[in-house]
Amino acid sequence: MRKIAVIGACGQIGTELVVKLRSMIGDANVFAADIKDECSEVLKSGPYHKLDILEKESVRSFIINNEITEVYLLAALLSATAEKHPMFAWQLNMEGLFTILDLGKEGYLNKIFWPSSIAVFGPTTPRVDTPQYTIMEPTTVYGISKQAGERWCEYYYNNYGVDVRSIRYPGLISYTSLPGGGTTDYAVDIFYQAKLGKEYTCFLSENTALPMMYMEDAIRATIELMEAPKENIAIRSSYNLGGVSFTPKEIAEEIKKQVPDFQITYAPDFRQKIADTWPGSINDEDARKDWGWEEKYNLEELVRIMLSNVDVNLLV
Ligand code: NAD
Ligand code: AKB
Repeated sequence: MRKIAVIGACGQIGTELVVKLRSMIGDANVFAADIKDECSEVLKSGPYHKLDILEKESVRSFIINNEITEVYLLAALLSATAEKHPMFAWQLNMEGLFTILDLGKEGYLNKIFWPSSIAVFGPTTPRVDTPQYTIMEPTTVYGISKQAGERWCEYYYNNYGVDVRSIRYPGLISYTSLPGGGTTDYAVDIFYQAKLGKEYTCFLSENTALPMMYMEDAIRATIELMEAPKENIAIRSSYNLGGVSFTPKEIAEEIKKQVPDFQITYAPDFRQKIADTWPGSINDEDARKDWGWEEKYNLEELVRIMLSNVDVNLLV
């Protein structure tokens, strides 16, 4: 009997991942868990558990007592917020991972998903078509925590046989919930301002290219990776995943095709320094080869879907 827990379920990814997993194995079998007192309406179709991933014993009881067999661990501080609280970010991003990996090591969990990020790369990494295996010298606390996490995932697989799988997500773009404090958030914020008929002030400069992905592609990738036969998963650190690469200027031009009056200005802040250390595009041939990855959404489609669906009421 499969029972899945998504920890950090109320965030940008969790909100959509829980819904997808429930459609696959039944509402009652997918537990949403988050530090928030209450989940959003969309997660009320199944069990919700208020949980702090840093409270190790509560997490262990929750997993063991509910006979959870798989965990998707999404609770983390993202890049921009993490730079404001570096030591707390390190604690949150690492301790939760160890709690879950240890439950895998002790035999309670059959499978674990833990997301990494393009933030594992750094200023010395080749920026164009960044390979799976390359120089990785992240300069943000978020990137350092993701790189360390990747190494620990691989270690638990190699030494204890823990079936942990991971993707280095690019910036994710969605409309169901707001993003949670990342450097790529501009590519979501921009749609709300376009929809409100307002000028958008972008916190990155106009020619900053970053890899991005529409959420539906990211959720499908996650499920495809997790459902793939164990023997196909050759990489136990984390898989590169490319998506679509664009600059603020390019996405603004695409938006203008549908909202001709849309205006953008640029006022780079501390997040520019983070973005400058990240790849502009990603080579994901290993994901294609190992578990058949193929993206569906390009920039034009992504912009069309976002403009039709963003709900400005989410901003209040
Ligand atoms: P998010 O910030 O939107 O959501 C994180 C959720 O974790 C929030 O609902 C928050 O309440 C919850 N949380 C925070 N502290 C917690 C705690 N102590 N215990 C339990 N829950 C807690 O983040 P997201 O965008 O959904 O990202 C999820 C994961 O994916 C993170 O590890 C992130 O680094 C990774 N990722 C995201 C992106 C992206 O663009 N969204 C890209 C790369 C990697
Ligand atoms: C962030 O900007 O922090 C995230 C990420 C790419 O990891 N969206």
